[in-house]
Amino acid sequence: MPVKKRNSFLINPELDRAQILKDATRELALPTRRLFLKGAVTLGGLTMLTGCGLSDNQSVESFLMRVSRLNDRVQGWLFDPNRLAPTYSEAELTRPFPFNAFYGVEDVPEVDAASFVLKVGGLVTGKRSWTLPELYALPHAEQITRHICVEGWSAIGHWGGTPFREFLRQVGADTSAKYVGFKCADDYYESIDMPTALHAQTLLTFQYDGKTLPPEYGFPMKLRMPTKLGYKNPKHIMEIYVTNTFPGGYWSDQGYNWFGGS
Ligand SMILES: Nc1nc2c(c(=O)[nH]1)N[C@H]1C(S)=C(S)[C@@H](COP(=O)(O)O)O[C@H]1N2
Ligand SMILES: [Mo]
Repeated sequence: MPVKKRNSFLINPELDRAQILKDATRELALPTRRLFLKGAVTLGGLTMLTGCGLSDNQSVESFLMRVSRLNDRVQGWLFDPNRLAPTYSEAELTRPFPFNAFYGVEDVPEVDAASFVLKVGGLVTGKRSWTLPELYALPHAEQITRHICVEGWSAIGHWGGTPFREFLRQVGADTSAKYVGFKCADDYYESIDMPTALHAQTLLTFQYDGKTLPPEYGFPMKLRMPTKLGYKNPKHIMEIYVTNTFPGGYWSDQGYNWFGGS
């Protein structure tokens, strides 16, 4: 029998409280997990914060989603726009750099360079379509940083492109908006918070290791953010838009944490 308390939440005995808490802590990235360990956040406290009852599997799932979104906000508050991710030397590059996608390398999308046009939409006042030569003419920056994938590997890579904040300036983006969204040539999509979009190390990259970005690493462009986990870094970008409406992402819509800081 579910135990019902007024002004409290329902617990179905079939749902193991300890397991739910374990799942919730797994959902949370480090800063909040530390709060957990200090006992500052409890299951009851979380259900209050998320305004969610735990009466069946569906509400547990929506509870975990809300905990994750709550955690996005905590990570957003903790994000220091001036803190730089570590950089590395040429000698430390991981060779070969791993390929990863939600499909195998044989299914990598082939984007035609000559006809490619990047669409820019949403809250921008400027130019709304960009050819590759126009993008390549933007100010150039390089970085050697570590890419961390939640599947349990990390690798140091060398990317070249344009600082994303410079690109946002060029398109007349409303940088007081909350999100920048990305649509990709595969079924992938992603979105990031504006402070991360404006971070000095967030690069719209067209090159890998000094050469045009090869198809497997995201031709024609990959957004590279050493402050974010691998899945937040969209490859094969076809469209970029600025919005105040939460766009979600391919993995975060399946339960991964949206902020995805690293
Ligand atoms: N378009 C697109 N971008 C994507 C993905 C994808 O499947 N499609 N996978 C993400 C994940 S989970 C990782 S780890 C990195 C892998 O990038 P790499 O192939 O350059 O190592 O791309 C990210 N960006
Ligand atoms: Mo990943």
